Amino acid sequence: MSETTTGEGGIRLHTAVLAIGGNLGDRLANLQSAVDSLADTPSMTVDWLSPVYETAPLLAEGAEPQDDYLNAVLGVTSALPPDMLLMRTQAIEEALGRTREVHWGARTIDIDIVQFDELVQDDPELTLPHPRAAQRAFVLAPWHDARPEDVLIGAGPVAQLLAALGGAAAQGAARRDDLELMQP
Ligand code: A4P
Ligand code: MG
Repeated sequence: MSETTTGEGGIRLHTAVLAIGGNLGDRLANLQSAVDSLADTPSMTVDWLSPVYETAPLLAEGAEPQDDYLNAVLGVTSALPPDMLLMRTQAIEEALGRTREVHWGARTIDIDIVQFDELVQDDPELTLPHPRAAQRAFVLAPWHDARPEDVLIGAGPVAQLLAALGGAAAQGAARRDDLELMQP
């Protein structure tokens, strides 16, 4: 899954699993724009794309109610080191109109780096793997559909983690087979 490979000319390539989600505006169009922008990134390819899930918002304590999210997960390969990948995902969030007034607030698009190669690091700027992925059906369910054998580094097989949550429905996540992201 997350192995470092060597591309043409000996450039070091990295694989990452990204989670995308949003609950403002045209939610599917925003997810697709994020996928397209990732694919437009020099040296980056989108290797796989999960189905789209509609998910009940996971809210911070005391937060205002929010609309449901659309969430999906994808795999990318690129030559970007982790900090450059984060810069790129944040630039894409900004270009798609993401603002950050409220922590865990409603957003047009959020792009989280779920894992990067086999890297484990505790930096608050970029914690890897993503510290909350193992508890989130909106990450695990689409990921499992696309890559049933994958393992979340340091936590275990995605299938087991999802089962431990009681499955997607237990957290209000439902696959939307009528909505589909296109491989750019
Ligand atoms: N950061 C650290 N590690 C990472 C990482 N692995 N990937 C830092 C991406 N960013 C990482 O993120 C805050 C800071 O986290 C960044 O400056 C980055 O350096 P943010 O995207 O600015 O803010 P946020 O998304 O509001 O905060 P956070 O903590 O990332 O929130 P989460 O955990 O992403 O949760 N409910 C549903 N149904 N679906 C969702 O997608 N998303 C959230 C956001 C809440 N509820 C949701 C959903
Ligand atoms: Mg985030």
